Parts: sequence; C-alpha cells; structure tokens
Amino acid sequence: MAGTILVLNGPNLNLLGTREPDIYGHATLADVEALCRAEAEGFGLSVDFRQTNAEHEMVEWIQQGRCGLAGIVINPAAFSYAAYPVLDALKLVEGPVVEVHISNIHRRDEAWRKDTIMTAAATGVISGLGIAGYGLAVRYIAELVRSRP
Ligand code: CA2
Repeated sequence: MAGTILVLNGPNLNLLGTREPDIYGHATLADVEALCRAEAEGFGLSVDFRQTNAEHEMVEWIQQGRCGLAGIVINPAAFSYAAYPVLDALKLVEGPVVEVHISNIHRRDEAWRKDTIMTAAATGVISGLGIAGYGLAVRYIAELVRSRP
C-alpha cells in the first residue's frame, strides 16, 4: 500500500475522448491510466486506477485509502462542485492529495466550473495541462516518497 498511488476519477470521465475534444482532447481514460502507470513504475511505485459515477463509491474508496498509501490523485469532475461527503473524506486522508482537472477550469465559459470545493482538502491543484496533469501529479507524489528517509 505504501508503494501505491490511488488515482480516482469522477463522473463522466469514463467517456473521456469521445466528446468535446477541443476542451478535453482525444485521449481516453485508458490512455490516462497507462500514463499514470508508466510514470509511477519509473519510481518503483504502483497505481490503483479507478473511475466512478457514484458519489458513495468515491467516498468508500477514499476512506479505504486514507492511511498507508503513497498519496491520492483525484479528478473529482462534477463532484468538485457539490459533493461535500467527498470533500469530508478527502480531509481524512493522511498523505498528499493532488486535485487534477484536464481543462483549465478558470478559463471555461461556465463561471461555476472554477468554484471547486475539493481544493480545501487538496495539497495542490493542477488544472489545464491536459492529461499530462495526471502524470505530473503522480510524479509529485513519487518524488515525495523518494525523498522520505
Ligand atoms: O477538466 C476536467 O478535468 C474536469 O474535471 C472534467 C469534468 C468537469 O465537470 C469539470 O468542470 C472539469 C467532467 C466533464 C464531463 O465529462 C466529459 C467526459 C468526456 C468528454 C467530455 C466531458
């Protein structure tokens, strides 16, 4: 577990790569998973990669992973805007939590997209770097692990 990075994806991200490519690109969630695994494996770490459309499932996964993981990378997707149970669960996590958004939520046409509540529980946020943001988040956590005595 200490050598595992949990990568969580919220609602509708199972459809990544099938619509709105101008905003989200052409990569699929399977591509994102491969990217995260490749990055983690370079540091000798493993990735537990998951997606759900169900808030209760996301809460369960975060609770199960709150201790003993290298860290959590999460794209909460639309949970970002109203899912207080997910926020509370993230606040219980002991290790680093990196919030990732593929698009730059501060430049989107809909003003509400910038108001993510999850940031209150995140160590840091990456937004707008496409799926590369996931790889950078995994790398951040992996380097933290490597720097520990
Ligand atoms: O930019 C991101 O990664 C988002 O977290 C994606 C979320 C959106 O609600 C956030 O505002 C920003 C999910 C977008 C809807 O899901 C799609 C999946 C595939 C293709 C297009 C949209």
